[in-house]
Amino acid sequence: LRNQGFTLLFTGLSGAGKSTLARGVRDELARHDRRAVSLLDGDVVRRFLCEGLGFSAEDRSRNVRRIGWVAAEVARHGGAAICAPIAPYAADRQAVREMVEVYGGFVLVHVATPLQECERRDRKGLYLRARCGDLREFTGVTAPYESPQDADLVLDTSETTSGQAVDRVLDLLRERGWI
Ligand code: GGZ
Repeated sequence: LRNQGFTLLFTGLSGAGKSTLARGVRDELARHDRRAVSLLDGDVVRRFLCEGLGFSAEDRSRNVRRIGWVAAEVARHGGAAICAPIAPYAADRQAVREMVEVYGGFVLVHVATPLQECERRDRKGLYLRARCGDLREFTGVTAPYESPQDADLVLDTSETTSGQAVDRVLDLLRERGWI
């Protein structure tokens, strides 16, 4: 069990803290674990794996399922894949779970920082642009986010520090016997 591959899928709104948590978990795993760790974060994925895809429902679905396929390959070879797309649709998250579970463990982490807080932070000014109509189909504003009913862990970065949130992810991985 300890050497089996696994995938962590962080899902949540833009600005919820997915990338920060994903990087934090990656750094912790790199410290404690000898397994290969792949970080599949939004910007890198969209630059390379999913270049040309936009934010329509179809393109988001393709984006998330491609990430899932790569994650399943990583898990198949005994590695840990850490993915951090918004992944707004339950069907796509379920598809990823099924692809990965053929080969290894799967954990869905809902980074459930409320929209109001994400919008208050608005680190990249995207919410403002979405409200102005300058950015279309923006998740949480003009495009849907289907809140997971099947999350293995729910974290709200307006209530915990990122260090505490990272610890909770690692605790879960230990509970499962994967690290
Ligand atoms: C949502 C958008 C959009 C729209 C650009 N809707 O906070 P960010 O900037 O860095 O993360 C967001 C990222 C979302 O890409 P994902 O691949 O994670 O999305 S999905 O899983 O739905 O395919 C945001 C930026 O891209 N961005 N336009 N319209 N986020």
